[in-house]
Amino acid sequence: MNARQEWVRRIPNVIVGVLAGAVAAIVTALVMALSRSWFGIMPPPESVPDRVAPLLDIDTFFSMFGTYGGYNGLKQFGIMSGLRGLFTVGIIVGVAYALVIESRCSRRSPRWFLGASRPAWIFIIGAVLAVWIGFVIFLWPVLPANFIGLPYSTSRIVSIAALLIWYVLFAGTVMLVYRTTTSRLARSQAVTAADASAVDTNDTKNATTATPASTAVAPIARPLSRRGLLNAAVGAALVYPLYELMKDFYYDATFFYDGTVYSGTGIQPITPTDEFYTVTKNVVDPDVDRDLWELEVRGAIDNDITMSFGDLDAYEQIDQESTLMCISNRIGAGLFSNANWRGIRMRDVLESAGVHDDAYEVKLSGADAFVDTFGMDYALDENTLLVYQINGEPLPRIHGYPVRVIVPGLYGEKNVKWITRIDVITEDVEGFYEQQGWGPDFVPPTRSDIFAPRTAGAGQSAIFREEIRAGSQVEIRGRAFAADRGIRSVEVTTDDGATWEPAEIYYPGTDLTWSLWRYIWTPEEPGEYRVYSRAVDGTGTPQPSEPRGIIPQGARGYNIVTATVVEPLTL
Ligand SMILES: Nc1nc2c(c(=O)[nH]1)N[C@H]1C(S)=C(S)[C@@H](COP(=O)(O)O)O[C@H]1N2
Ligand SMILES: [Mo]
Repeated sequence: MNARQEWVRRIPNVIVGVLAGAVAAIVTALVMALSRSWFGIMPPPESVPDRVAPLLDIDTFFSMFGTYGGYNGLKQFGIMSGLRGLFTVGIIVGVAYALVIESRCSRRSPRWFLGASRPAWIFIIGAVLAVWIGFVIFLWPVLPANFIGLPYSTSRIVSIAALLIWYVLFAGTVMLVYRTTTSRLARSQAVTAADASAVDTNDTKNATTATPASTAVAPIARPLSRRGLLNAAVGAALVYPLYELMKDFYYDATFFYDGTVYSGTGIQPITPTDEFYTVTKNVVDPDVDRDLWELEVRGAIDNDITMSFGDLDAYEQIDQESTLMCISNRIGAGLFSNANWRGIRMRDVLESAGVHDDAYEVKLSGADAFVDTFGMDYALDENTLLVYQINGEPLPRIHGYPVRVIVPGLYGEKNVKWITRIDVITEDVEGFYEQQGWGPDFVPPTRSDIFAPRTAGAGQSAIFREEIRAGSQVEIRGRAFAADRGIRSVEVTTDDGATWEPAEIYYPGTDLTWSLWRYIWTPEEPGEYRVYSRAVDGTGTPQPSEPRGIIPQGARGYNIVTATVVEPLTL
């Protein structure tokens, strides 16, 4: 046979390779989905995008929001790319396997288990090891993820073992499907047929000299045989449970609540728990089993600590009201809430562990392998807590059940949810968002905004949605926030900064919370007015007036609301 015929003869084998790769990808995806669902193990279609996300710079990250429809669209794109990747790689490996097992040297070597030659076994074992080791190295930082809350160090081992099991399962399925779809019984007839047809070609030399031994071992691939169709049917049938599991994940996904804001005219001093703003990097948030959960404290300390949920009782219980705000909260927007938290001081835990003098910062990890860091000054601050209650109830799942960090002086991302590990470290490590280029300063500047009467828009170009009648009394209300510095006073201007009047602070809160304020305005004349506020923090520093966007250190500037005042009603 000449080279072209040789290739043509292999087409059925390649088709069976595609079939084997596709069926193996379905089987693997199904087992991955079950592992995720039952054991909380993060499979590659989820972990690869999660690993890549912090490597993107902020501008790319935000332009992808634009392309894919926000953070949630980007998350869906990530998962779908992961699944496409699994199927693409699956089919490539299936075809490569078919080509290797059908190669000349493979046909000459003896067959081992599953009808595969030595080269085929070397290929498949090599591929599994290469992919496994490659993924372990690449995914290393996210391997401690475990969405049912297995302890941090156990989780990494579980993830590594799961990767191996998934890839072995994949390879085994490729071999099995290939083996059962290529017929060995028909081999001798096939060889006769092949030899007979070869005589018709110019390649008579090959046809006459070919020994049965060198061609006879070529199995005949039969994609359309009963077994081929059976394999295809099994693969197709498994799509249904896979689809059902994916549907469950979809309805459990963060798409429905990620980015929830607390805003509008009904803002209360304490945010009701179910209205608390939410931000998460995850597609499906952890659902931690409190009985499995442990907090590991490791690193530059005298005594390692591993505590269960019950061990939290051993420390002084602290009730603290404090406000949490995301770094991407635009001026006048609602990624911003205030609550009563109950927990223990991080300082008390660290002191019982005995922190070394060379400790530089704490690296905090969540069950979702989210990582963030802050300096020892914050870690040892009396206001930095490990909390397990919000507003008198256990933390809801989406806010970090069973235990999260609350660090009032810093932006929301530092408040790690579902915390499972504290490493006291001696050099600087960047957190999930910091790697994208956020920061390096994570201290919120003092800000104030207006939420009533009803507004539209944010920042420096907001408007009151309703017309105001000249001569009527308008109650303007807003919030003011200065991280852990407190609010001393708020002033309001209704004439674009020409004059400022003091606002009444009707909810002062504490140094760690927002303050709510009001100002009664009676516009005398119709026209357009620019209304805004300025706060002074507890140290006496006024809020910065120079506007700044959220990237990379959070927004600042006035929340300028344009009011349209119309003629009074005359009867
Ligand atoms: N483990 C973990 N912690 C996390 C996050 C996360 O994705 N995973 N997101 C952070 C961000 S960006 C913010 S703004 C806050 C939001 O907390 P909340 O959803 O309880 O309001 O959690 C932070 N902690
Ligand atoms: Mo955030």
